[in-house]
Amino acid sequence: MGSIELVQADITTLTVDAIVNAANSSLLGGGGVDGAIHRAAGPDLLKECRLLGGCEPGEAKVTAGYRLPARWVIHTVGPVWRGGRSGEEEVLRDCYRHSLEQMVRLRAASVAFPSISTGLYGYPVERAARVAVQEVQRHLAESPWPERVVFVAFDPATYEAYRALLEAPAG
Ligand code: AR6
Repeated sequence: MGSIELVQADITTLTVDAIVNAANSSLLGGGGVDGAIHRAAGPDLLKECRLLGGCEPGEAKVTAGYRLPARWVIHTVGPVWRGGRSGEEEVLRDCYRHSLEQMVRLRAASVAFPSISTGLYGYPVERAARVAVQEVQRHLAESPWPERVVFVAFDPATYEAYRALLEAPAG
């Protein structure tokens, strides 16, 4: 079964097969991790994104990584947090599930995820981390791809939320 790691880092610096972008439905760039990925990848990323016709929340679309160390970028759109009763959890699950399905399609070994929706989109980080870890563990139990999943925390509070879950006894 594939491995799960946790790091505190800038996702644009990681040498993995694919990094996941927490984008918006336009796929035309923005702030946060999306802005950082576009800056690091260079303008050809935006050119390819323009051809994709946007992306619905919960879906995931693939581009090349251009100047990034990563070969691919998987763009997914998380839910905007509206209090938790508007289907946010299901959409967030779909982001992880569809991104991991893209890894299977690409036959790619390693992927790094940011903490989707917990910045500008306001999803509480402990709740989002639980969804992320559950979906990744479920996928890895069923699929040989990817072999390695890296959760990337940008700040100590996010790191701690994931660490608490990943170090908890199974079950
Ligand atoms: N590497 C890793 N994680 C990062 C980086 C980085 N370089 N920069 C920020 N984060 P956010 P969202 C963390 O706001 O909540 C954009 O404008 C950040 O600290 O990037 O899904 C899009 O275009 C937080 O923990 O994404 C959308 O409009 C996490 O990444 C909107 O923001 C997610 O924060 C999406 O909002």
